[in-house]
Amino acid sequence: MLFPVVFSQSSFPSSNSRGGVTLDSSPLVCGQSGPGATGPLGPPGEDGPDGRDGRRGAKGGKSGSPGNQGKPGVKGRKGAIGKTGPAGPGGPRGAPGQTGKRGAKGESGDEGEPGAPGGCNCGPSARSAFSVALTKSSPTEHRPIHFRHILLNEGNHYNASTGKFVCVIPGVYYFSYDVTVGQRHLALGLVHNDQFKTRTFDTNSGNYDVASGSVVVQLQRSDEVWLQVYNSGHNGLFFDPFWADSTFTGFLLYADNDYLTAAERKANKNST
Ligand SMILES: [Ca+2]
Repeated sequence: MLFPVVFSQSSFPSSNSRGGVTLDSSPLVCGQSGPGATGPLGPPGEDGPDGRDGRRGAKGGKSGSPGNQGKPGVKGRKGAIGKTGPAGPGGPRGAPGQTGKRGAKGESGDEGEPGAPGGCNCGPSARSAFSVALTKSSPTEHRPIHFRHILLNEGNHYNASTGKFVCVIPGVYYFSYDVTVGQRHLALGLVHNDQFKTRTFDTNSGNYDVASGSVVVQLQRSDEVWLQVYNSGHNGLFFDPFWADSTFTGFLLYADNDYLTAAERKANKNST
């Protein structure tokens, strides 16, 4: 007896499903001998061993041409200020500048100390004069005669203690002497720096007489002039306080120009 067996498709898994049972969709008919139906597919076999390495491939093509130059990069930031360097050597001296304008007049300074006394107290108008008289008869011979009675001594250039006139103002001078002679002869001379300039000799026996002399002399500063008896025993110079004088006189005629110029300059300097 035969019993058709029909399997609905829905009772078996799809042939596509691995591991499941797959039946042919066509209807199966029993009743015939022969090979059995195809069994379900077995599970997949294991992976085979790795194959051998392939041969080395052919070498690649030539190197490509260089690429184009790239664009300039972005400008960098400004660096920090460096340290100050050492001072350099001094440069050459420059040309002098132009003279500036004259400044305003300053205030007057303090008054200065008085200056030292000058060489004379005569000032710009140089003055020197003296007239002196004898106070004793027959003075010492061969020595300057001392005329001790001062009639005038402008500038004190006649020194009564030495009997000498000492020149302070260089220039031309006039000297004269008028003397009384008593009882004896007189040999009287005028001396300039130890040299007789003039001599006067008066002969006189037993009475009174007068003698005189005069001379103009160029004197330098510190020159000396005096009267002196030049011959021993001829010393008839006479003096009486009541009626007889003997005088010696001298004065400046004019001073040297150099002295006057210097004195004027000094006077102007002191007055400013
Ligand atoms: Ca005489």
